[in-house]
Amino acid sequence: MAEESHANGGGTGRSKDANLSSSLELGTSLDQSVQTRIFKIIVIGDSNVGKTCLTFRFTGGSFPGKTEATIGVDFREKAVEIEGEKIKVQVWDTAGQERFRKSMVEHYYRNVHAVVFVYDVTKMSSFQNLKTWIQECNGHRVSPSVPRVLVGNKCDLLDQIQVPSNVALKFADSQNMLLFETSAKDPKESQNVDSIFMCLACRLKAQKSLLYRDVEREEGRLKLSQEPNPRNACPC
Ligand SMILES: Nc1nc2c(ncn2[C@@H]2O[C@H](COP(=O)(O)OP(=O)(O)OP(=O)(O)O)[C@@H](O)[C@H]2O)c(=O)[nH]1
Ligand SMILES: [Mg+2]
Repeated sequence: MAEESHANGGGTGRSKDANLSSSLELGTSLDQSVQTRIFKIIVIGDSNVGKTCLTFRFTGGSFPGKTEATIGVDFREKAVEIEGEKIKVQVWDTAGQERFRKSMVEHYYRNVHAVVFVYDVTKMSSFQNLKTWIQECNGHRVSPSVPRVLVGNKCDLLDQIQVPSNVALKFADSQNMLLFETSAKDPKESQNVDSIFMCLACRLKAQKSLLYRDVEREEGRLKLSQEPNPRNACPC
């Protein structure tokens, strides 16, 4: 039902940055011709928290047997359908290691539509470092209206949990974010992983529908083409 594509935009050199920009421009122009909207969602957090595995679970439907530290960014796309509209969810799986991300940070945040902050429930330091990740995001002029969610990954490791749910929930509330506790590894959690991205996509669709309505009003057109549906199938 859903299509997946994957490209590596990684690297710290200038030539790779240039490749990334041009491939994105191409993607945009091609997609405009078939009028498919693209929602850019970035996945941020410490190295080793499972960002690559989560994005792989959503776009590819499985847990990767082996992962290497991400260099720069890997971006994957999944075509989804929300209320009859085909949308491309473009997930930017970013590098957690500073040395693999520093020349890419501007690319991550440019024109971002939503942000997923990930920590590892078995590693307290990855939870404590969220403040730094949020600061970085805010420092790149990401609008407060850009939806953000918090994801505690590796919940399958029940006997190693260091970050209690109530502590994570309190933090998420203080940051006005939804909290998802899940596991990229446990196949029983795959629906929950999908919900992270689908929830954001639904919110973005709703936001953009409102935007279109305003535009159409301004232009004096007759009818809103995409009324927000109160009974929409948003997983959150
Ligand atoms: N038990 C368990 N292990 C996981 C889970 N998700 C990821 N891992 C493991 O955690 C390690 C790191 O996963 P990655 O997805 O590569 O981590 P990352 O956040 O992308 O790391 P960087 O690319 O360096 O930023 C790998 O050994 C994964 O197999 C999970 O849900 N449960
Ligand atoms: Mg990675």
